[in-house]
Amino acid sequence: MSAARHEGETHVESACPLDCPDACSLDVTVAGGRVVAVGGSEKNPVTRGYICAKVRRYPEHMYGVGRILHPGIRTGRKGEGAFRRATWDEALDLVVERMKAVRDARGGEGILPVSYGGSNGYLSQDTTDARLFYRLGASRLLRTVCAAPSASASKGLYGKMPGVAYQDYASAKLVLVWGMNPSVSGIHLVPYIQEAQKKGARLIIVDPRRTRLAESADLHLALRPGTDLPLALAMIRWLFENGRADRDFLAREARGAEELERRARPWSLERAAAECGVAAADIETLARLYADASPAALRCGWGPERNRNGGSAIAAILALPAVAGKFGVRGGGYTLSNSGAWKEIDGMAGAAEPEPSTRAINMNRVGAALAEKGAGSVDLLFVYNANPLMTLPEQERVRKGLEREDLFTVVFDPVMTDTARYADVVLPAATFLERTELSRGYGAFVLQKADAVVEPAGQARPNHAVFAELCRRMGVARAGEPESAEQLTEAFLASTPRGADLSRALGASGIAFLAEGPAPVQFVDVFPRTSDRKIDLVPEALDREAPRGLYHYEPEAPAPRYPLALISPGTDRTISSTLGELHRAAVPVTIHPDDALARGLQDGDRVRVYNELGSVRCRARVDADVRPGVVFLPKGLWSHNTESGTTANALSPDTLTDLGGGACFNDARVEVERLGGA
Ligand SMILES: Nc1nc2c(c(=O)[nH]1)N[C@H]1C(S)=C(S)[C@@H](COP(=O)(O)OP(=O)(O)OC[C@H]3O[C@@H](n4cnc5c(=O)[nH]c(N)nc54)[C@H](O)[C@@H]3O)O[C@H]1N2
Ligand SMILES: Nc1nc2c(c(=O)[nH]1)N[C@H]1C(S)=C(S)[C@@H](COP(=O)(O)OP(=O)(O)OC[C@H]3O[C@@H](n4cnc5c(=O)[nH]c(N)nc54)[C@H](O)[C@@H]3O)O[C@H]1N2
Ligand SMILES: [Mo]
Repeated sequence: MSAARHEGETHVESACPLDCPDACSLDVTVAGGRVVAVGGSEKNPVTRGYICAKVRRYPEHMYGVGRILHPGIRTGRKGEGAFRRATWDEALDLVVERMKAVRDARGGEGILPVSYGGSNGYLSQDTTDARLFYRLGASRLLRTVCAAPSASASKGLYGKMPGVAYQDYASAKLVLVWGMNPSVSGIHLVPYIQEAQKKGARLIIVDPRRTRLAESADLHLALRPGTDLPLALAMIRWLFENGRADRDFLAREARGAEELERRARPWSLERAAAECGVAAADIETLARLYADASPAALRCGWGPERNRNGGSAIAAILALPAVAGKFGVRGGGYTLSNSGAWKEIDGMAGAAEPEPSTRAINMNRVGAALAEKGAGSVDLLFVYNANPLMTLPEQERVRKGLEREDLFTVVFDPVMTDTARYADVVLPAATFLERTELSRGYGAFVLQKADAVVEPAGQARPNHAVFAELCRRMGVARAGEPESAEQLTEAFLASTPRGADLSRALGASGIAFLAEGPAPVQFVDVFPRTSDRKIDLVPEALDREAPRGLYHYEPEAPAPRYPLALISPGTDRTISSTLGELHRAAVPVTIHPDDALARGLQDGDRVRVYNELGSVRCRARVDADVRPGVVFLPKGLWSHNTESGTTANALSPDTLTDLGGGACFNDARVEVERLGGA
């Protein structure tokens, strides 16, 4: 649909594919062949016609100074960001020559593709790119930087059951938001929570920071980062001991309840309180309010997963609605991610061929992988859909790797990221408004397809086209394979049982609803997708995977020189580092007044935040928003946001979570010192 509202302007519908739960439908204003404004549309009823402040600035992302308009070949030192303009042919010839050289000298495993979500749509990942790297026998990347532990836990316990829909939060009598900050990372949940509050629902927040929602909460447990597991286990023990566990439900619908009860037994309220740094009475209040309320909706986020106990913590949190018997009513149950929760679109594949069994590199360890020498070295790095220098742990190690003169780096991105400044070749990527995209958020119940709204800026090209071209030039393309956006979309839809229906809906309106009518209710309309449709409270596979068993709590390693826990959750300015070129302000580290006083720090002072891995120089913001012992420096920053050009990632270890090989960003332990100067 398009309609003119002002002379020379047209309105075109689109859908936001960015890494977010919400899946906004968009109303894009186009004038003179350029996007001039991006707003919300009513097509996705849950996103209600409004969008976040970040994506409203998307036109600046498309046409701003950071945009890469043509291929470039490095002329300066790595990191300097000096490139000369090249044609696509010249740039791709060079990439192909180096790929062939590395493959011949070292084997395909000398090539490492580093990609994560990018814009997160189906067409820009795991299509022709997978074909290229699979067929070259390149090293594989384990995409673990986000959601790996929580996905393991929700798959193990519930086989990834679809979650409580946002709109059903309005029916809840109690909303428990655990380690999530919807005010910035999925804003469309907030009005439904407020609607429930207006009708008398209680709101409880579990978060080391006083988030915007926490200000209006009935109870805020500001626990120490990484201690969600003892907190959830103490609640579970309390529920069992006080006759508040729903034993009938558990007997009928779950396996492993007795074993879970046994594993929760060591966690008295007092012991958990000491570990979590909160009052035992508050844990009891939380358990009691949760037990009393129905419907009770639990919104579990990704904050609890980003530490050594992350997988077990999420599993214990997700066990709560089962133990307390919260399912079976509208507004009752839990929400985590709906990724993989819909068999209609699960397993949709654009490059239907098996992954080869070449060596796999955990993306949290890219820094270490780049330091390998000899037979195991990575000699060609192909970065797309990601900004690894700013988003992976051990930033200084990643930087050292990118500086290697014997490493050939290709970066394919719409904008000149900090990572791109280290490239030998940069390639300009089309943004989602300049190409077709098929997408869905991971909180929503929709699939959307949107065609290009405008022509790509400069010489930018879509991912699928560039990788198809590279397949041809490397001699690994096969005749008749789907290559264009239309062919790939068809291939995706043909790979799922409901493809024909979805295709019809997408063709008619660009949006397909995965559930008909009112949103599904857990244990009424949707059930665990485990083999016997039961909840598996202590899944054997997870118990085997966790180094010391599922629900084993690993206390903090003593680090007397680095007494502060650094956390780096998202803010309302960036989506991970995407759009960060537009956010140029200096970003401070937030520290509690007690911790500031102990260090002689005042609000606005220049400080150094440091540990054995690196350091960040920035300003201090002294505020009781963070609990004592915790400091906060957001994720998604660019080098221009701090004085030192380093970010929280320079302080994050590359250790892995207990499940899923996930990132332990929030296990960073640091000290903060005052620096001189104005
Ligand atoms: N604006 C914006 N939106 C985003 C993103 C973004 O970067 N910016 N990122 C997108 C992506 S990739 C993701 S994965 C999601 C993530 O969305 P969220 O789940 O909101 O994840 P985080 O921002 O990491 O952290 C959420 C909250 O967890 C708290 N937290 C930190 N450590 C702990 C802990 O140990 N326990 C508990 N209970 N809480 C803790 C933080 O203080 C924070 O308030 O958001 C998506 N949406
Ligand atoms: N310290 C710390 N670091 C973190 C986290 C944390 O909690 N703390 N959280 C982590 C989380 S949750 C996540 S999800 C990761 C995300 O880390 P990354 O995957 O690196 O995500 P982004 O920073 O959003 O980078 C995506 C890049 O893809 C580009 N892009 C967008 N669309 C396209 C496209 O169509 N084609 C191509 N070729 N490129 C495109 C964007 O311009 C951007 O540069 O960061 C992690 N990093
Ligand atoms: Mo993420």
